[in-house]
Amino acid sequence: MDNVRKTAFSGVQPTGRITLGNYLGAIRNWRPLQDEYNCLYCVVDLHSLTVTQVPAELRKNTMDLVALYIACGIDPDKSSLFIQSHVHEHAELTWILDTIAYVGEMNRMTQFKDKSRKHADNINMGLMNYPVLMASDILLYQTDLVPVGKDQLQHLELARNLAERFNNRYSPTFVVPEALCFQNGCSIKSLQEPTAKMSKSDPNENAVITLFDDPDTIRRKLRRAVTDCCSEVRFAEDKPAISNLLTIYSLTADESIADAEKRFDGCGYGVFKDAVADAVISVVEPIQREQKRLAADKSYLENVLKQGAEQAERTARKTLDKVYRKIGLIGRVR
Ligand code: AQP
Repeated sequence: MDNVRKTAFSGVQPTGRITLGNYLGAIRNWRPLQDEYNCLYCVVDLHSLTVTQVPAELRKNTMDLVALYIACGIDPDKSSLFIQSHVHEHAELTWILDTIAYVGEMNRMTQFKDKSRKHADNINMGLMNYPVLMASDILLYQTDLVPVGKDQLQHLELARNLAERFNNRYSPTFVVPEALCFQNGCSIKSLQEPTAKMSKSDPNENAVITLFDDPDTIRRKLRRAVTDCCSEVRFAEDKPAISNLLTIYSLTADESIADAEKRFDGCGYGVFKDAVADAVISVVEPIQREQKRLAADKSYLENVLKQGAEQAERTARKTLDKVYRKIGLIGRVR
């Protein structure tokens, strides 16, 4: 890695089909960072085990996501692209950080509370420990910047707290990372419940646009999206559904919300929804074509992953050796 450049790290879980929310809130913002930062982009498969997975689906979703990263502009010659479980230091550092994370602070995590409600039959230790694993992902690489969606800011704050706690208890070891939220931390909402986040794991298919949906499906889902009262296309707190559609339109058509409001003034929701569909399809279709081509080339993807894991491991090992030394573990003679 280039020692002069700062480091950026981010990842997405292969828990299902990647949503427009994952893309607009996170993945699409990764590409421009590659020329300025040492970038590490990871498919965080260990995180996905916190909810029950079907093994064959998890394998497919993981490789599909690797191909999708590249289709979205992640260049394996510029960035380290790898699978989390290929670098075992992530799990090892998690154990160490677990010993300085407090149960009280883990209990307060909003995502833990939400997911405990959604998966009441499977409130496992991993679900609670998820933010510590995320802190390890970030801190292992001495990350300066973490491009994330707004929903992950609380977890990033924990990573910062754990880094500072460790640094104060032992001596400066970890870089304390900063969040990088694009578009003022946009959060794309469910098409059926516009106060809730659009999530891969939402069982209501009509609530979510995935990057794998064909154009007809995208149009159908947008036509069925719930709307607010009156037929005015305006961004406002009391119009969460139309505000969400305006956000999606603005980001996919690359037009400001104010200009979009003017463009659709007096048009009614039908015309507006069709325009949102056109804009989304124009962004998603080329990515899909490229993703499909790449996913069929297994040996290329395997080479990318091998190279990415080797690059990531070098830094991860260095950090973990340092951590072990600081806390009093005997380093292994190599
Ligand atoms: N709706 C969203 N709007 C903006 N950003 C979003 N992100 C996720 N949903 C939205 C951002 O995507 C990145 C990766 O997320 P993740 O898959 O690691 O975990 P998540 O946030 O839990 O995503 P999902 O889709 O909600 O997954 P499930 O359903 O499995 O829990 C993060 O940077 C996140 O901010």
